[in-house]
Amino acid sequence: MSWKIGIITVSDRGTTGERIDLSGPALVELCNQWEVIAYEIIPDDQKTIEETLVQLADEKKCDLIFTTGGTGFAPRDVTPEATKAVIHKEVPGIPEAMRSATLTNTKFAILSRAIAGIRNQTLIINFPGSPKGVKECFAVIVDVLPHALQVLT
Ligand code: MTE
Ligand code: CU1
Repeated sequence: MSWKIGIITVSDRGTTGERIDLSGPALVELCNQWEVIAYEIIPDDQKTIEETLVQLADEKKCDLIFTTGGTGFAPRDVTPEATKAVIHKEVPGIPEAMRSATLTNTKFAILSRAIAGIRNQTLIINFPGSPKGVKECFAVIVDVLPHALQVLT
């Protein structure tokens, strides 16, 4: 089954080039068995995040959208709020599992406010903003993705 995947790195410093984005490419690599049709780096701006999510879901028809970054406590961290604004149904079990399962690796896992949800036929999942966090959290959810997407469409 080849799903269409959209990957969004949310990072002010990634956008300006001040910081090299490693989390987005880590996600691209983890998704190499599917069709990654978009990889974008955008600033921590709620409107921009919402518009990018809607574009990838509604126009590009992504089956899955993964975001990385902007889930923490910094004043500019608004990825969960932007995600919440565009989803129709929330999926609490996914971030619950990511936090509880990776807690054994790092206690800081509980500092991610990541959420997941469904917009029409698109599943959107937030990941924290480090390559380590992305890899750890991805490993927790990858096995349920086929069934999740099968039911969704
Ligand atoms: N979750 C896992 N599994 N591994 C990690 O290294 N980093 C945490 C947390 N979640 C981390 C993690 C840290 S240190 C922070 S501050 C929050 O995610 C928020 O990160 P973000 O603002 O880059 O999204
Ligand atoms: Cu942190």
